[in-house]
Amino acid sequence: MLIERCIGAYRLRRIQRTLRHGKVTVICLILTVVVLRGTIGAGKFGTPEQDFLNIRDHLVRKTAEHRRVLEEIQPQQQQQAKTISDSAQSSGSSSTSNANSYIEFDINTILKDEGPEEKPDPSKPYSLGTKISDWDEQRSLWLKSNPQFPNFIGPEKPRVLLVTGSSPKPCENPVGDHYLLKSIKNKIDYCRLHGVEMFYNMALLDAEMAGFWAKLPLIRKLLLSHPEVEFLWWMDSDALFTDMAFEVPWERYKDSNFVMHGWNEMVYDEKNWIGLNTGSFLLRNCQWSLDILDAWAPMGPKGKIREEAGKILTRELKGRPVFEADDQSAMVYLLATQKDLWGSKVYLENAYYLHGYWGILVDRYEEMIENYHPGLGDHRWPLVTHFVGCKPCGKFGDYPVERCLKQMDRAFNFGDNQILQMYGFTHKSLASRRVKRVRNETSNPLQVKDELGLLHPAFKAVKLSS
Ligand SMILES: [Mn+2]
Repeated sequence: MLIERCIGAYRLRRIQRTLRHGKVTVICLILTVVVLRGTIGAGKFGTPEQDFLNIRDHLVRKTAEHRRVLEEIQPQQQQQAKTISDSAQSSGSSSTSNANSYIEFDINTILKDEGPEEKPDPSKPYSLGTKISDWDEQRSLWLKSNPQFPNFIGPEKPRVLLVTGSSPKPCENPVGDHYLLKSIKNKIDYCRLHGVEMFYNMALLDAEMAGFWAKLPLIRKLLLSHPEVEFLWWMDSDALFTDMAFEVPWERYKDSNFVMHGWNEMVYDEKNWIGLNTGSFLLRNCQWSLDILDAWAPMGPKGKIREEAGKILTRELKGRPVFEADDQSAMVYLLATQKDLWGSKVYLENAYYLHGYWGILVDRYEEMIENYHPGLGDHRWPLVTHFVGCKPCGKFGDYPVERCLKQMDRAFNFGDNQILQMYGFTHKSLASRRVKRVRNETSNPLQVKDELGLLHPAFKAVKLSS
């Protein structure tokens, strides 16, 4: 309802704006004709046709004059630019538009998707790839013969690969790309501190699995290509780390293969479509995981399959709106209908925010700063703030853009303050890009106390073998 109302209001405003613009255009047109008739005296010749011809001639002459003026100015400017910067490798283009201007350039002139899209064979059932049934054997053999790439980098510390990514195309609005940059900067910081490797994907590996489903073929490919990785950590580009000090309690998952934020009762009893979240999850590299990816994928292929599956999911799951099949609903449905098959190896975590819904967190950051400290990971200082429903890279989100972008900035700065404090800085406020010093420079930089212990965290220390 809220969304429809928002769209309604937006449309209405657009229509009003268009009408306003239309009015202004008409007034300008009338004024132009009046002024032109005055200046070139078209009225003297009488007929409207003559008027038109005269006005046209005048305009063409004027345009030519303008161009000449521009052409005279441009070489001068280029001359100036050359004297300012010796390195200016002028392309020598003297065309009318400024070839060196990024502001004027239309990116679509170089974005070419060559050739027609490959059409899948509708008679063949969809598959993520060639069937593999002995991955555990293959992988353990590989690990044995490659001891220089252990799957555990500490006694209870698995080798983890964090995987995230975004569309191969630029965002609908350039500001979306700026938020993607903030999002990856935030993940680089967390991963560096916690000894987690990263993979950023921008390639659509399987055209049939576009959208929410693109992560499945990617995850499978990475598990099979990196046997040294014990856990793969998927994280959406709209999720930010807000606790840089929280280390995942890995030992808790020693008997589990799949860790998602969620609640057993909501998934298995209620079949609630938000009983778990697939925006941030951990998946162990093993045969079981390849099997659950295969069981998860069939609702993914775009087109008729995804649409029909969406109807089933909306009918079978609690609270689900009408829309095509998404990966999260499909996972709830899979677990709820095949609990015996998968349940024992799935850990639904809610003791900390492996995923934290932004709506209940972002307005409490100041209160958290007042009362708590990083390292808790839960409602007191959430590990992850996930901007579900904000789509800064897309055309339309489910919430007002202003609230989304403002709160994403706050979440970013909340996390970034924990990075900056190591170096003696902090954001002036959660709303501010600017920073201020929080301690004075010293001639004994190594004596400075690192309050959160993030400069040399224990969970990153290398154990010497001797
Ligand atoms: Mn998301």
